[in-house]
Amino acid sequence: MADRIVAARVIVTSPGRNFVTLKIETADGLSGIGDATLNGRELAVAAYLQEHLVPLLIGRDPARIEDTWQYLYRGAYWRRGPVTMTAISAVDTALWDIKAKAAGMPLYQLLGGASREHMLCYTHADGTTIEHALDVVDRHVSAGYHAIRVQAGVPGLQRIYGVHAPGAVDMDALPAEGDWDTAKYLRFAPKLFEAARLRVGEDMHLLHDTHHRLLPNEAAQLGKSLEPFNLFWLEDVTPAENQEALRHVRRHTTTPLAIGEVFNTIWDCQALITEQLIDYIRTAVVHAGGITHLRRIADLAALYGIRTGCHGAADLSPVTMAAALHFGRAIPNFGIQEYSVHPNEASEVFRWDWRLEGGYLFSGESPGLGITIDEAAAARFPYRRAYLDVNRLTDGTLWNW
Ligand code: CS2
Ligand code: MG
Repeated sequence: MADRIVAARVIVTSPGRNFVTLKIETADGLSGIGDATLNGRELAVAAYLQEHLVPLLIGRDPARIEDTWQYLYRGAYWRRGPVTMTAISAVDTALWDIKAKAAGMPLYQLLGGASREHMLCYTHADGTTIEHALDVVDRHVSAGYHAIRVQAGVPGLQRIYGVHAPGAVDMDALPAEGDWDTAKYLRFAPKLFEAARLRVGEDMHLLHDTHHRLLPNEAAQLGKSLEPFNLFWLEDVTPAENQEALRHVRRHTTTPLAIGEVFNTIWDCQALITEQLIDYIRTAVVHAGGITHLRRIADLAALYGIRTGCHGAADLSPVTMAAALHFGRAIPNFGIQEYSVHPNEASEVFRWDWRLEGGYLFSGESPGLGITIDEAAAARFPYRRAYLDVNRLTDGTLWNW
């Protein structure tokens, strides 16, 4: 007889920062987990799962992953959106975890087996000044990284763009406000990368995140001005809600473009992919419908020579990283994985078998995702409201963060 889902629980915990996890249990005694963390809007997803999806899961056959995905996506009538898709992602990831455990295999084996043994990753070097950022770059080079994202404070502006204020997450506070001046930034960015390239030499991969702050023509100018420094990618140059805007950027620069950490379905990147307007797609397991939907996006991207570069900031839980590494290990068009160290307390709540070694990420070999959650430890770190920052132009206009 087919197995049945007998319980599904939403676990909200804050070991250094908020994480939402869905745990599904079956009559055969298997369990699986999925990440449901949507930074700054965590409880919306927790409620969506608890109130609307958990009742639909009880009694279902956990093996029917595709049917469950379609049931939760089409069956809601209201499709897409970050809250809905993050909730669906958590269910989907937990069901893949269960299926792989039932098969006695690490997830990457179920996805077709290894296309590679290790995965290139990049980490962040954020500095208040160019020198400060380059000191952090030096530390990452010594630690063995092969790819580094570099961000530095623009002279005359208070905050480092796209990076939280020092001290990381401002728990319990209202959103912090940054200031922004595009003209200053466009003059500054080439200076930052001239210095960075000089410091690291030719072989190190350098990346940069513009955090949705530019208009299309500004993005084209930036891409052009950074060409001499041979970036691995330039990320989120525009918000890309208007995918066609990227045609203009693409026409004017050969700097590789990466977009998509805030996207939640294939429809958000359909034109970007089919018109080959980007080089890397940044959608992540947790926000883009789980393994099932991310595979659809990656397969479409593969047709056009576009590779993955999944979002992997510290606000995506270690469960997402586990899933991303099995996924990245299996697919043919893996590009790079973002990697940001989680707060120390996270390892009291989650235990995982993936690892970083010599600047590469390795997925583990235990059955399933290779990650568990300790619910008693999770209860020791209660949820605290934490907002993402907001950003204003110097005249006070609210801008993209
Ligand atoms: C960033 C993130 O990792 C990235 O590329 O854009 O830090 C992003 O700001 C956060 O993950 C938002 O939740
Ligand atoms: Mg980003």
